[in-house]
Amino acid sequence: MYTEQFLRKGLNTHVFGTKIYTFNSVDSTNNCARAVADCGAPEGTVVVTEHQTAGKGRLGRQWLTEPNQNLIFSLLLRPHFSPETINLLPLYVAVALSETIERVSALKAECKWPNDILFGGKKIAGILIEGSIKKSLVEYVVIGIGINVNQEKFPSNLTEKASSLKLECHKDFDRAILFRETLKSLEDQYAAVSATGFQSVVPQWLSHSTMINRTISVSQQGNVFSGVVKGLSSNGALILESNGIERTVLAGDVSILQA
Ligand code: BT5
Repeated sequence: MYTEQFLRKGLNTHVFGTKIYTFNSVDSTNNCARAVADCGAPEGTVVVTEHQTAGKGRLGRQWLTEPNQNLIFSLLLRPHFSPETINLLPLYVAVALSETIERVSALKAECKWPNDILFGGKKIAGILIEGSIKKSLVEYVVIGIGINVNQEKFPSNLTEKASSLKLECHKDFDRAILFRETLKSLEDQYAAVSATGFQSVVPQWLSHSTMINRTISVSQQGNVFSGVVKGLSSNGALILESNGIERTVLAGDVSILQA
């Protein structure tokens, strides 16, 4: 199991990772990070684990990983922006993850709206943002990140849609180095978009995505519709064109139908 001391060695950040809680196994690092946030933990606190017994995806779904092979952590932020800006956070995280993955692996990572990182159409990383809003102000945000690193086998229902850095590059990756690089990239990117305005993440995200002009289907609370992706609005919503009519999609599950 990684210790805080070991992970901090060579970590080149100022705020992210000032406190790192490490665990062998927890239910979900997002749950842990929310618990420490509720007790007043400062911005930049990180919870890392080797295994989750109840790893969470969005909308009650599961994040399933083998122990000791992947990168699983949550980062606590205490941002000074309006609750609406939270919609842009997955995009900011996706850009930081894509850039890190591309740097360490030379893979061309693809951002899939709203919270996936794919390679060759298979998911190699997922992002889960949870937060606490009090009196219309963001009290804190927890950014949960799962990167499939050295895992080679996935449950049968995931083999067609999940992959890992090792499966794609045919070599093992040092997870501690990947952790430090990811945290550094998250901090640098956060400083950059905080300075220029969070909307500046939209063109960056688009430069890492292959969704433009592709036909997708969107599932939104049981309602399914399709359209061609035309872009992203400044608040991070997907702009779809369907039968000549444009619509914006702020939340939902997306399947890419046409290459
Ligand atoms: C996500 O949800 O992709 C968010 C995943 C976030 C995981 C991190 S790990 C640290 C932190 N603590 C947590 O408890 N969670 C966060 P979603 O878009 O809903 O995708 C979930 C779906 O991805 C599942 O229903 C499966 O189909 C698929 N899936 C599950 N495990 C996977 C894996 N390891 N790799 C690729 N796909 C997976």
